[in-house]
Amino acid sequence: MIHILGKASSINVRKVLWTCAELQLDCVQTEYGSGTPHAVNTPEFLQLNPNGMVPVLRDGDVVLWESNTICRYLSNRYQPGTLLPESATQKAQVEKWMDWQATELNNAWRYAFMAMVRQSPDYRDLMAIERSIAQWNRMMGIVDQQLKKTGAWMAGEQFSLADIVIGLSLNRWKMSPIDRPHLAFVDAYEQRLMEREAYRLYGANGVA
Ligand SMILES: N[C@@H](CCC(=O)N[C@@H](CS)C(=O)NCC(=O)O)C(=O)O
Repeated sequence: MIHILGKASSINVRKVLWTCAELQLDCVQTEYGSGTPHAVNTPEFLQLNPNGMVPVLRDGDVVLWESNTICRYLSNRYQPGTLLPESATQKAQVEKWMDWQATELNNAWRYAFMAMVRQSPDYRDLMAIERSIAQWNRMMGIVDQQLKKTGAWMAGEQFSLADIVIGLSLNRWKMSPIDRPHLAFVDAYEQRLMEREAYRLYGANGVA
């Protein structure tokens, strides 16, 4: 049985839940992380993930952390070629957007999101908030241009893991109280995502 340790409110845990739903995998999820009954700074949890973060996946003897890696693992192991193409060239296109989301896009929104949504006292520098919003909007412009090119999904004509990680990022962008440019291709993409039950369950489910 696949066991996902991590709170369902976490954007990174929702990537894994959405992936399991797309692959129609049976999984059990337990709420772990701040604000839940299960702490992540215990010796037992740190054995599983020394970073003290969610999600963690347990699948038999396999223990994994890093949400994008978990999504790749589930796809490769249970339905190769479905959410992650088998051809090296097509796979690289999907992985490019996954890596970009985890590094460039996440770094762009972090300051503004922590300040304006989480209202963290550690993020109060107004200039840094403005810079973060500008970067965030610029990166969503890159997403818009990519969608204009494909006319469908992030990595081409087929829905893939790239759409799971970018779809969740898009939902966060739309739900955050910031000034946003109108991006027509992103809006059309959001409509396409809304047709998927798993996106409605784990993506656009009212949680930023
Ligand atoms: N790079 C990691 C980041 C994981 C991460 O930031 N997890 C957050 C929740 S979204 C966390 O565990 N925070 C500590 C907590 O909730 O206790 C991944 O993608 O899995």
